[in-house]
Amino acid sequence: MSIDTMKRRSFLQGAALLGAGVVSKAGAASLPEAPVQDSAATAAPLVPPNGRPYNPVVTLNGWSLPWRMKDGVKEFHLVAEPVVRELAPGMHANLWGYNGQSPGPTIEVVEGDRVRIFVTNKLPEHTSVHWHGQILPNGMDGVSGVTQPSIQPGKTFVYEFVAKHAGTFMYHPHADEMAQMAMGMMGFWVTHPKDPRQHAVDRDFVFLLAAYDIEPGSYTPKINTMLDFNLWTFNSRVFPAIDPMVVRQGDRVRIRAGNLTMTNHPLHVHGHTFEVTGTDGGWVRPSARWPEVTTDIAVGQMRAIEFVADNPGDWAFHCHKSHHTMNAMGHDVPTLIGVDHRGVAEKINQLVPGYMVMGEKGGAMGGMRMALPENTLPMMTGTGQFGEIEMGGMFTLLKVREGLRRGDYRDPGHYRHPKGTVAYEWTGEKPPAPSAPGGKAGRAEGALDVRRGGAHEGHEGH
Ligand SMILES: [Cu+2]
Repeated sequence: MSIDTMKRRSFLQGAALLGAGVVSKAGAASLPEAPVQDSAATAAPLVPPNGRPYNPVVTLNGWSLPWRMKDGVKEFHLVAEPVVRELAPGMHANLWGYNGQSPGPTIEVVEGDRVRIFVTNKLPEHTSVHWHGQILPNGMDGVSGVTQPSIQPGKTFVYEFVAKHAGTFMYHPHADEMAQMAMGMMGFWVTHPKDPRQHAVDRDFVFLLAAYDIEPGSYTPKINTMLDFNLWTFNSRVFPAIDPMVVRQGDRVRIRAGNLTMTNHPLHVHGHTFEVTGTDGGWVRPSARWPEVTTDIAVGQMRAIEFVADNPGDWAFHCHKSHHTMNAMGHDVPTLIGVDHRGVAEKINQLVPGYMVMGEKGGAMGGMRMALPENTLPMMTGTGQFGEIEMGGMFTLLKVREGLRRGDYRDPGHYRHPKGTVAYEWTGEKPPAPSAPGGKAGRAEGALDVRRGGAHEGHEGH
């Protein structure tokens, strides 16, 4: 071996050692990987690769966080950071979230698991993470100033506890909460039962309710808004950009929702009755359940509802506060039902080109087409097989279909109604006007004359 070759070999060895020193193996392994998600699509359920088995949930327009097993402990890594969330195609929001998305990834563990969560703060201010609903040692509760110092920017903290109780939980900051939650800092947490047969369902959907106030033309939520939000979301998505909940006819279905907005949301499902089977305090014993078609979820609450999807179709599932099923809108618009606008629009058009009169015959906006400011959405939108849906915000469809494969969540398209089962226009003889017993038929003297329809149809001509 020549001296040159020896020099060369020792140089290479030195380089290899230097490399190992720069990226120390111990250093790289000390923190679990922090997977990042940049898609707002609904990810396939995360089938547990190790640890105790469980039936994974489906996070609507979201995903679940992978973990690493280390000496029997499930290690997760959350990164608090600014993110860009697609609220709907054509509208993006500058939010704060975790691991690339808002809401952050769903964390799924099994009752009895020891869990270690690394939280790295890449926000411009301090934060903390509160594990909402978990029964854990006080110092792991994540309340800045009370149970721990805040996590300063650039720092990583560790939370460690045993997930004692199966149930439906969430996580969010307990530091500068008004700003951080208004910016989208939140995530779902599911602790599955030890026995996967306990409370087993065929489909298990999860989402968080969040509200944002993003002025048309802007990208960042106004964090001082208390009530007048203009975007009401399931997992920071608005209809029609919220994926449908696709289920097989006969499936037992669970839907879990958590409310991190500043008001209550009565969630309503069509075509089925359900029971509230779980709260953030745990599972409701069967003798304490009652049937409902709407359940109110108060601020800070979680609810799990369950039903057998025995009625095929495309069923609306939505918050029942009608303003919550609309997108970006003005709240200071006067009610104009019954007011004749003929002539007014032409005059205003000379001052404001493109001005449209709205609301004269009700609020319906189907068929209206007005240029929108940058980065906002029409108030009411979505198209179904029979026309405009005129919904936005907290609205989606429960699609019940025969014969789907287990685990198949693909949108099956519009429901094909059996012949004779769709409401239709009556063209036969009109029944006589009804009258109160003993009263006179016809209109009362001075009854309010609400103008509906007539020759002055449509808005395209204005
Ligand atoms: Cu609502």
